Amino acid sequence: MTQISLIGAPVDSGQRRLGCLMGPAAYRVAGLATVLTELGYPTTDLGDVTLPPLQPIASPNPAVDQLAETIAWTDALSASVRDVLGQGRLPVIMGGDHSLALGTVAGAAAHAEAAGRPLFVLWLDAHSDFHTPLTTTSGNLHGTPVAYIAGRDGFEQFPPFPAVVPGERICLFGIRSVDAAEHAALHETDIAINDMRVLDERGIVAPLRDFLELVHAQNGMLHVSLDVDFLDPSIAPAVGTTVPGGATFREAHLVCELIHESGLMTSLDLVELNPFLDDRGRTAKLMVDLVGSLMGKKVFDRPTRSFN
Ligand code: B3U
Ligand code: MN
Ligand code: MN
Repeated sequence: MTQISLIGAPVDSGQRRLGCLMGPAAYRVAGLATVLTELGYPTTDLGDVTLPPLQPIASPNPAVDQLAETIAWTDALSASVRDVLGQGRLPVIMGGDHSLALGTVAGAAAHAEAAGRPLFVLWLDAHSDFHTPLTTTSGNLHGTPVAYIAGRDGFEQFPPFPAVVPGERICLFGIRSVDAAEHAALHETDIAINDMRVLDERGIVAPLRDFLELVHAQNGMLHVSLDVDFLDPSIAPAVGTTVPGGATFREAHLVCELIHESGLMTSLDLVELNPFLDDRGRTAKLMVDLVGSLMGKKVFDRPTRSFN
């Protein structure tokens, strides 16, 4: 049975609305460890990663906010994800805003390279997060991790990304808010762009299966990065950047169930939960329920369509 390590990542430096630092506590209160234990997974909570006091670092782009903190989180979370994967365990990162994925995916990429396996990244999000520190106008670095992972220029102040993930191994899923600079840059890549237009037309099953089949065919590792704003704001209000028209309750569970049935996921981020904006814990509880589906919770056992 897979063993799980929960990593608390109270990262708040990737955007300006305070509250994501309470995310790990909210996941604990909502019973994440209990859900996993009841599904039969030996689960250890490693507690929260912390940072030492930092000197500010200036960016060539004056808009960029909290660069020193975000670089330090990148280093710290890369090391902890790499460490957990090295122990043969599944890291589940309790965020924290999405800038934490600069570190978590770096750690997964370093591990995958050492293991001689390709890393694939499934980005469940309303946003493409494809800015660089030089193109962002908001200055919020939570809008940059996909660009870092894909090896775009502009991250010279960050640790070099250990093993760049080629575009054909990255899948954006659920996107519906893309800035002009991101749009232009995405056009130059092979990243699979499953925006809501595609999902409305094809449904969520076919495009997701396409990607999971690629991962399976190459014996890949799969990092899943789940941004709360992937979900429709009517079911998940606790996020700073709500965008209407997101995944429904049933679509989100089905995505998670299909990922589980594939047996391919090797690391998971839970990001952008802002408990200060929540409605009696309902978003935190929904995210915990979705992790249940990702890890095999189901109503009835049916023969699974495994990719193995
Ligand atoms: N693209 C915008 C908005 C944004 C990106 N990610 C989130 N919001 N959560 C930006 O600020 O870069
Ligand atoms: Mn995001
Ligand atoms: Mn988002």
